[in-house]
Amino acid sequence: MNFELWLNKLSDFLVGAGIPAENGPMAALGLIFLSVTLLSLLIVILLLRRNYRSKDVQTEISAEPVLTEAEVEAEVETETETETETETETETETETIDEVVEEQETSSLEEEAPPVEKEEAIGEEIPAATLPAEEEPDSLFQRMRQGLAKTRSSLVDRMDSLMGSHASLDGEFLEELEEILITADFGMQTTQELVQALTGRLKEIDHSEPGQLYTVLGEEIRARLKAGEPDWPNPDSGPLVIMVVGVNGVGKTTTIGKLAKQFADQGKKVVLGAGDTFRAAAAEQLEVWGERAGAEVVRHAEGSDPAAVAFDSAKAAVARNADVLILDTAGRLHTKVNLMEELKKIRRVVDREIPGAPHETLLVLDATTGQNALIQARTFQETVEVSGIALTKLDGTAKGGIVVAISSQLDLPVRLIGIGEGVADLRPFDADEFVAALFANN
Ligand SMILES: Nc1nc2c(ncn2[C@@H]2O[C@H](COP(=O)(O)OP(=O)(O)OP(=O)(O)O)[C@@H](O)[C@H]2O)c(=O)[nH]1
Ligand SMILES: [Mg+2]
Repeated sequence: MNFELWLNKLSDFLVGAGIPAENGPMAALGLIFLSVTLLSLLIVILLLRRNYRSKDVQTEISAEPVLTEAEVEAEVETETETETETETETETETETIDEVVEEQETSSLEEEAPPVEKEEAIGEEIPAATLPAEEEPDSLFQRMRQGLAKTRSSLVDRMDSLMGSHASLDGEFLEELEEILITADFGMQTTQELVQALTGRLKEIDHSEPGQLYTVLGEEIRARLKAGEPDWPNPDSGPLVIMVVGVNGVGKTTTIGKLAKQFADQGKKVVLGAGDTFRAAAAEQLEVWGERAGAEVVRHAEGSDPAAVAFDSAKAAVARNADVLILDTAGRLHTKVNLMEELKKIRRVVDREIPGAPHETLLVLDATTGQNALIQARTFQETVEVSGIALTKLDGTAKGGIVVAISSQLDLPVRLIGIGEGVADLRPFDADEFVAALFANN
């Protein structure tokens, strides 16, 4: 009713304004319609304007990190350039080491965070000892299976589907199996040996029983892994001295930390020598581990002579009647003085203080670098007397076959494997356990 009243009033007004009387109500309706439309339009425009403004604010906020990232990238580039310049300036280092270090850097860049960030994260990122010292054997085995999960699934899944797609274990099957083994980084030589051995044993395998293939392959792999590795050397007197070497980023310091904690948990007195005086914060990284293991850390100022650190560490270990001295070393040097020469010098100094030391020269290799690990091993073997291998980061690769390649092609025992970041993830290498963890339940 109210609306009609208003409509009549509006119509009268319009008629008064000169609209013919018979068109008054229609004109009034039209005017109302027009006003409502205009009002709606106005509201829509206001809402749209508000929306645009808030988007502007958001863009301003997000502009900040974009800028920072650009700056960081620029910084990284500058650092890389500076490094390259320093590298070209130096001529003393042997070509082989340059190649090894460069290849290592490339693979680290592919698989890990860039080294620039790594240095800053030291100390905070070292994972806590995640496991109690004693663990049930069953759970240890499960942890091993977990650590090798990537390799296991790539190897076993592909072999399963290979069995599914071939009616018989013929030449074509073996060719494809060869490819699977090479992809898992068993290496050309070991792969060919394995395939040849399998060819000779095909009649033992019933195609409808995939488990039999795994049993035979497992036995052949096991035969190429060195038997139960000897215990740590047992010096007649004084501390056991372990010198840890390897190119940058492979996991030397972390391995030393875990090892120190494990020795300490066995009731052994441990001294650590911070022989990597090149990398900023390397000694701090070792100190964090030292604290965790209750081990004394001998360190000098950054940039000082690592042989002097080795000398003081040896003295301290003897004076404190320590059971174990573990020496960290640099993976590369900023002066590009021959790294191998430095390692030799450290060996000489330690041997003078503790005759026969280092009793163990442990070469740390990063499993994620694949076949490059073999090249590194050969290079170190030529110059320092490497006596054992610690193969780290097996958990981070589907190419765990590298263990077999290393064990069968190098005349060195694989003492330790790293299957994770926790203290208990550094494990004595057990060939039977390794094969079982790869193929059990299949
Ligand atoms: N996932 C995994 N990470 C590991 C393992 N071992 C070491 N790492 C990681 O590898 C990175 C490098 O380890 P470091 O101990 O600093 O290596 P480094 O050889 O001492 O390096 P430099 O001192 O630069 O020569 C760290 O982030 C470690 O946590 C392993 O078995 N598994
Ligand atoms: Mg280190």
